[in-house]
Amino acid sequence: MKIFALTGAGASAESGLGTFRDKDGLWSRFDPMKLATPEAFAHNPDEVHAFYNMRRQNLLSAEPNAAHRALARLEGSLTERGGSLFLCTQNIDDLHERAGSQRVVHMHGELLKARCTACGGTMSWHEDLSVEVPCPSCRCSGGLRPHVVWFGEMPLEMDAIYDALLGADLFVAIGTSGSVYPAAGFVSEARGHGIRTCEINLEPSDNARQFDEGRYGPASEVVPAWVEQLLSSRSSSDQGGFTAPGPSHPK
Ligand code: BV8
Ligand code: ZN
Repeated sequence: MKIFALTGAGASAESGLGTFRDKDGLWSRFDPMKLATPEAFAHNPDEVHAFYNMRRQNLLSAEPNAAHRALARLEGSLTERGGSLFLCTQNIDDLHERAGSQRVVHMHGELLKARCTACGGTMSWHEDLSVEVPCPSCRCSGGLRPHVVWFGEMPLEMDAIYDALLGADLFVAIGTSGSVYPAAGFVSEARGHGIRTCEINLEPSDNARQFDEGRYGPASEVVPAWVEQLLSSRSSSDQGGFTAPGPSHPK
């Protein structure tokens, strides 16, 4: 079985990293247009750096939770049995990697990396950034920015993502409100290609009706239970060794 999993902020919420659009989410306290656009960075780089410096510090003291660990386990088990997990995250944290996932596609970039707008180099970065910090490669000052995808910029690895999505047997969206494109369109792309779809979220998202199945509750509980069910539902007729659990939609 080939599974495409899309994770969002809800997957990392129980690790203490805030979500964006919930009542107390980041975008209720900060204006994304003033902090997460290339125009904001051009006009006020100090403010943008301060926002991402704060989030980088939070991330460095956060730990993966049971949802991250279950997805790492799922990747290992599927691979052993001839299937695969394509893990695509909108999250810029590294908690999937720290939980043991081997391949993670960060479509919105990575907070623990910096990119130089002068030479194009991308580098691992755990310290605070500022306009004074020179690029370690080209020595240019003022060119380093967080390696994240801002509104109006093209998300990363889109060709690989669509190839994996359209080749999957199951699409699962975990802890995402489905409000940011192109990720928000994955469920309809998958359905249009006859791929089964499942939403895992604290509560039904605004897009819940687009999914064949929904499982609701904290990701740290629902994801491990879903993975256990998937791994125990071996089918003799399925070459990959699994059948996706049947529909369950409380709405
Ligand atoms: C692009 C950067 C062209 C880093 C982020 C009008 C209509 C349609 C589209 C547009 C439009 N105007 C503009 C657009 C395009 C725009 C867009 O979609 N805007 C929206 C707002 C309308 N998109 C873009 O600009 C993108 N680029 O489109 O390029 C293109 C063309 C063709 C093909 C490809 C590309 C670039 C978008 C990148 C934005 N970058 N951030 C950062 O600072 O983090 S966005 C931000 O939202 C986050 O980074 C995150 O990645 C993303 C998604 O958010 P979620 O993860 O879903 O988080 P949210 O808070 O919303 O939801 C959390 C969910 O978790 C909730 O449902 C909650 O119930 C649940 N939850 C909470 N706790 C738990 C839980 N679930 C389980 N367990 C829990 N414990
Ligand atoms: Zn440089």
